[in-house]
Amino acid sequence: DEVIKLLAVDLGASSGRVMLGLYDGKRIEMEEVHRFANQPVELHGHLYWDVLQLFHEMKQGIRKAAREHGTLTSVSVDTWGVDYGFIDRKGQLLYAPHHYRDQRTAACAPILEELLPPDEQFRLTGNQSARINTVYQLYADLEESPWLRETADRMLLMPDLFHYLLSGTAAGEQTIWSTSGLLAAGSAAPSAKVMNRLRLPLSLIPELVPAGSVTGQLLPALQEELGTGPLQVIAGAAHDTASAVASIPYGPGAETAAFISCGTWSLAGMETEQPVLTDQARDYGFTNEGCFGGGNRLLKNITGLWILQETQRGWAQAGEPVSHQEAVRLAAEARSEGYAAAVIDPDDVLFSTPGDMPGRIAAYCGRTGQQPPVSKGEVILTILQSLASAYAQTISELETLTGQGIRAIHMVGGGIRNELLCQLTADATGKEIIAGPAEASATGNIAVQLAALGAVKASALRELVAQSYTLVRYYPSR
Ligand code: LFR
Repeated sequence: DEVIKLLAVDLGASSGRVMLGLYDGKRIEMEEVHRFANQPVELHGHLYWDVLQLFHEMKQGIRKAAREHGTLTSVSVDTWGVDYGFIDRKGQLLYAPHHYRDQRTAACAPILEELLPPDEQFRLTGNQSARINTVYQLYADLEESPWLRETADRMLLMPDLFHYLLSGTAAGEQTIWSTSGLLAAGSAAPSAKVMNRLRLPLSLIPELVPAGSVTGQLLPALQEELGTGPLQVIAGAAHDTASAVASIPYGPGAETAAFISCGTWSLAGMETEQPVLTDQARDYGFTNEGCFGGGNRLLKNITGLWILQETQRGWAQAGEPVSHQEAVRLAAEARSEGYAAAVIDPDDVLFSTPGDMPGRIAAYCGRTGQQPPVSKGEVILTILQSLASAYAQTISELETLTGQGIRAIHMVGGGIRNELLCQLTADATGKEIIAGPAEASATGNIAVQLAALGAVKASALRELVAQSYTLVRYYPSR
């Protein structure tokens, strides 16, 4: 059988990668072709995507893949949610897209919320109201730069924008748009109420296509520049979390399985047929987003390994670096010595910005009447144990919301390389954990492309992922 070669461009919180996916008719194999930094650029107090540099790096990766691996079939980009750029009538990019950590939404958020209260945002769109959401960013842009109403022809969310730069075709992919706070809950169309109430021009929104649509071909000039043949450009599950969830190798009993996608953020949830729009879901902090193939992701954003990453960064800066393996070993040691870890709320604002995490953990413990962790192992265990507790809480909320007992939890994403976190999650939830794949977003990206190309049936993707990776199971130890 001929091997199909596809490229996934996965843009994450600190780095981006061009990954080669090889499909031989039975399994997917992934190989990293090119890795590059993805750091927001601060300019005059605002934060922007380094969009041209990223496009340059994408090209480097595509060129390298074509040189080393020959004929490529397709390429697709996935990124985090909510961010976008504007293009004008000639299709030119209008200034650098903002990064969601930019603070420009703060000033007009209260006005927006008067026009469209958070409760109503949730009821109308299924999205948890958050100031990073596209709706807040767009409202702020149009308030601050009203001329955009004349000059901007369309807005493209970041994967849409990169697909546009690659192919010249502008389309909006539905899973990434389902993070925007602009679409009607569970639908692939803008919410007329949201658009009208906030006076947002409908004409800015491009044609929306389902995840897994071939939207164009690499522009001839790029084919020549990069030495590829004709290469299909695919709007895959362009939201990184939608891609990660598309890669979950559910076995029998999928209806009773939850997922946790573990990275800098942790996204814990379940797939449901319809959005869950109850007050309880809103109050627990859940959001509803779209899946590849239809259906709904009911999930909660939990601060993930960010706190540990930031802790490690601090130690490295102080000249006492602790590697990943070392971190797991130290925490396991503290655990076997019987250290009863303190519990922090990872979503407390204290932990949301860069800085001295061990110091903030101590402050949090002081505030909540707990003994602060002392040794490095105790600090790490406290973080991991607290994440596991937050997961357990979310899983039990999911059971309440869906009225469904959860049998097993699929953990995917880079965080599963931390075996202790997986075991602690099994213990805290009392559920079986099925861990894998670690390369969830890139694998889901490739899998959805295979479906778009007609090489694999959409209904067979989960099985394909299960065949491609060794899954590791963890059971509650008590
Ligand atoms: C994860 C993620 C989450 C989204 C957050 C911000 O990378 O995409 O799903 O809520 O980033 O966009």
